[in-house]
Amino acid sequence: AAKYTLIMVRHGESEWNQQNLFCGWYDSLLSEKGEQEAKTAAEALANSGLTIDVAHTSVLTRANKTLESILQGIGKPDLEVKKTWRLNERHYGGLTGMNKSETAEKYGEEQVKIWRRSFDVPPPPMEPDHPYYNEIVNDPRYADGPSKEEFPMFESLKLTIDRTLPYWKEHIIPDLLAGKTVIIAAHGNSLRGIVKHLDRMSDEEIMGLNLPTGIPFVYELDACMHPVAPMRFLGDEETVKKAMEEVANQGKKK
Ligand code: DG2
Repeated sequence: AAKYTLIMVRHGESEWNQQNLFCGWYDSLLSEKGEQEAKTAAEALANSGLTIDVAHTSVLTRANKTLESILQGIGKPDLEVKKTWRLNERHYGGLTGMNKSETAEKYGEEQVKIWRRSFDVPPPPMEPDHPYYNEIVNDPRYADGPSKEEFPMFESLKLTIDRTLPYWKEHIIPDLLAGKTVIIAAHGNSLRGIVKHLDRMSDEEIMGLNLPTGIPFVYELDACMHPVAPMRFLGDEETVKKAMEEVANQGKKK
């Protein structure tokens, strides 16, 4: 029987999502459409009958702003928010800042699909001469972690999961066990990692999952933290399906 409730939401469209650029740890802001999506997500949550007791998010502005807008919209602007780099988007390495469909034209759609969706093939590393290297590595928001050894220069989905799950176990599960309804506002791939874990999906199955921006989805979990039903989106089925296809198509040639 359902015992715990977990809500997850990928941030609204970012400026780099809009321009179809690999983003990863670059701190792109929400686009105007993304801000609107965050408001719509808040309305959906307000109308869902769910109450939110605690919120977890990454240290990237697009997820933080989406969460802020949601908490504002549900009338809980002062709710406790826990931020961690462990919920950051997967680090896209040397691909950061490259256009996804131009990359498909240059390297082929198959290669881009492998980079975007394979379980353990990492993107090329971000080298010190990469245009966004200094901005990311020296960002003061990382002063308290990750450590120098942990700081990624690239991440596959597998590596992303490896650094996200310790936080899931140490910080999110205890909140759920305390009977709190938890919201996680994060990113396409950090959330795919949690979904893979919860639904015990195979490395192949997870390749097919594309999470849309700004549409919250809910899991009801049993006493063992196993979902009692598939994830439920707070949005109509057609809209969700279309949004998922659009995400998948971002890696196609123009
Ligand atoms: C996107 C996901 O991350 O990209 O890093 O470009 O969720 O922060 O917008 P998000 C990025 P894909 O893996 O879907 O290409």
